[in-house]
Amino acid sequence: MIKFNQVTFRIIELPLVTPFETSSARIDNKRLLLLEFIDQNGTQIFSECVAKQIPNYTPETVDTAHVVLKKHILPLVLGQSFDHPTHVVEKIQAHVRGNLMAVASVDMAAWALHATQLGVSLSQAIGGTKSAIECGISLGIQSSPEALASLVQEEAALGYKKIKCKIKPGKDIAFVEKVREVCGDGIPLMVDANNAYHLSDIDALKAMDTMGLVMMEQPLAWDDIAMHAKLQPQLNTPVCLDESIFHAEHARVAIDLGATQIINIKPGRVGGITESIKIHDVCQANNIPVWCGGMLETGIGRAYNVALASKANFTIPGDTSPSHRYWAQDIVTPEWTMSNDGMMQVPTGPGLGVDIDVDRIESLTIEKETVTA
Ligand code: OSB
Ligand code: MG
Repeated sequence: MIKFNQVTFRIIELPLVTPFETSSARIDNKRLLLLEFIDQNGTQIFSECVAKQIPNYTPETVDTAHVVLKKHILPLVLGQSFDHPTHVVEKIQAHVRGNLMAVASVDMAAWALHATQLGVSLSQAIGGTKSAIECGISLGIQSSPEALASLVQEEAALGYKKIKCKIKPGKDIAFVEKVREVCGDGIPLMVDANNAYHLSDIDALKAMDTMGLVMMEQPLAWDDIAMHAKLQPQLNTPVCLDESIFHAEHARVAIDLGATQIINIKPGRVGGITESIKIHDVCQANNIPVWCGGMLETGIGRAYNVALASKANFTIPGDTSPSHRYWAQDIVTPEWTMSNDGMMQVPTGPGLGVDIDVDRIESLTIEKETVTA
């Protein structure tokens, strides 16, 4: 039985070890929302909301998520009993449209509690089958093609099984070309545009189409499927949708229209684990491979991503990189690590399978608020 009686919101601030630049912003210090739930038996469950400080990826932010959770989502959940985690999100979505990052942070906590109560790992509770997952890395936009190429070389040597480079118009063709020149054709390489292009930029996209990329992620608008359906037939490189897949129906439509050949599932973006499993299943039934993207999560958000990525149709390495790639010190123990052949172990202990460093979280907290049923 899932029954949360109390939630503590915490806004924490954590500096990234290296600043991360995408087509629309640069981030060096992460400010994020953590939720600490207490259930009817006193079990403590942490989840992470992946909303950013600014609405440049999707419309949500740390602040909107905080308000919507407090005023509209938690009143539907606190003090209520649910037989299964899927019922929590069903109830929320009967009353709340969108705000999927806020919704996800509750859905995920419900799944973690469920797994804890069953005494199994989150991976096992959601039907995960892998004991280790393949790691990839997402590299922000660098100052020059040479800087990117040497970074790719360095990271590839650490064992990452897929390397993703952020691009934007003007920081694209020459950058990827240089990487190929320096690193050769052996590295599984992809680009992520975070919707920096338009259909009229077809020449630039076609120039990158000949560079042996394993995919091009979200070239066009953040909420678009139709224009991607016009783009994909003009390219040999598979288009991968990230931002514009809000839920399983979007995945179905995008596949039907031929808009995408690969989908990046981020549980924090699509409303949680429940919806992620639905998207995974739709893709699997249509022979569309998926991978688990990241949102520069702390070790808490990563625990949910790793469990999800242990499901069978996650056949492409994700953005699930080890803790040290993001943080000088993570907020979980043990920290997330990667072997030198690019693998990360899926925890086997009950629930998230990592210990939460509550003292450290307390010391990073800049705002804290408790709400009870
Ligand atoms: O588009 O995949 C993205 C980070 C923040 C917001 C959007 C994206 C990303 C990443 C980083 O690519 C992935 C990671 O290492 O967590
Ligand atoms: Mg992306």
